[in-house]
Amino acid sequence: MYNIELIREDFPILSREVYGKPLVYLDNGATTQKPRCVVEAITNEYYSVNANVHRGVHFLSQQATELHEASRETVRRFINARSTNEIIFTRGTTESINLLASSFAESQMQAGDEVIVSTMEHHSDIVPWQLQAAKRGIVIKVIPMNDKGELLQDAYKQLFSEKTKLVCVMHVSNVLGTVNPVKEMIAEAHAHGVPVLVDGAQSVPHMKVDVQDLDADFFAFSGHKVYGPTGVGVLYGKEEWLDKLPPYQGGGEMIQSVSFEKTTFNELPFKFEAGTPDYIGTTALAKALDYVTAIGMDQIAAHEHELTQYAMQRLKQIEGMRIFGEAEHKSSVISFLVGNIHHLDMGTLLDRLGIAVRTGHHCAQPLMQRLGIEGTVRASFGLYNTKEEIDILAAGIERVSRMF
Ligand code: C6P
Repeated sequence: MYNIELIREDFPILSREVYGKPLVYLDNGATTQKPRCVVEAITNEYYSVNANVHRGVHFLSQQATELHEASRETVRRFINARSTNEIIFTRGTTESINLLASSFAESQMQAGDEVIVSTMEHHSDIVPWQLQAAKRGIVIKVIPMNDKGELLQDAYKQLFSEKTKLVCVMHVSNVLGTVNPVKEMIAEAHAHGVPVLVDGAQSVPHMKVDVQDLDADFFAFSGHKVYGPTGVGVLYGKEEWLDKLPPYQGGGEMIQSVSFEKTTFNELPFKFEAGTPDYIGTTALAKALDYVTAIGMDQIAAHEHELTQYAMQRLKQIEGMRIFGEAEHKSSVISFLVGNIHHLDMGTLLDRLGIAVRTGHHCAQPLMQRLGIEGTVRASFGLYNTKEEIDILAAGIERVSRMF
């Protein structure tokens, strides 16, 4: 049984008001709210365990280290990686992709080599490659999409050449909600001997992810989008790949020995984790993953699917409604415009009604160019949203429309 009332009680912020109206939080694509157990994990560790990890012989340091490494095991289990050596803690998806872009391009790519990305990528999966392109002369190729917001698989297959070194594709679009067929896309890339990085920022919170089943070579996600804390994220990489890649940053923790003549690097995963990690954040992230696991990822997916179907049907009844993203496989994100009301006006007026949505280009300007628009209003649902909240959203949009 999916007990939405009980679930909502775990999130104190959901019962607050804004502008004297009950909060309707529909900006889960940007960040999710935190259950009590996650916030308590942070305060508890600061109050009773806090000490730097992997450094001290003293009791607290060892306890903090045990918590931090147990969190790595929780992440491993959550995405079904083979080994904790394959779980690198980062600050979030953005840092995970930058780490990979830097280490991969430095060691595996030369001028003229190609990386394939998609039209719908988030800036964090475009700009790091552009930085590498400027530095090393690598070439970026782009997978096109159809008007429903689905990547064109035949065109994708045509993009491969003997110069292709990596494919980078998002699992779920933060704008369109499209669930890309990454398993098939990975199989295609592997048939060409090319590894794949999957940006899982918008999939991990909404569906069961199994990196071995996908056969992803690299997989990135952020803690704060999956009910965990800000400032912590993950880069998964197959051990055979991570072994081949050079460190991203230098400093403490990532070394074995240092002299002015020669430095040797630590083993995986520490080779990629220079400096003091956010060990409080990793404990809280593990709590968040345990929390969603206890509810059940399949149950969460089913609940959000029902909400999305309901919202699509309800919003389509509104006069002048244009929805961007009608892929057959769609996650709980709905981007829209109504008539010629500017997205910012719609977002601002909905906010006055207590409804939090996101407006703008959603860090996907190339996608906006493909759609021929500047931005959208975006409602994105999480595990605690309800059909009543969608009714409030629809009524809010109708009210704003009448004002124009
Ligand atoms: N998208 C949104 O409102 P960070 O900021 O590192 O946690 O995540 C970046 C990121 C990468 N990939 C995808 C698919 C994303 O959706 C995001 C973050 C937020 O859509 C903020 S722009």
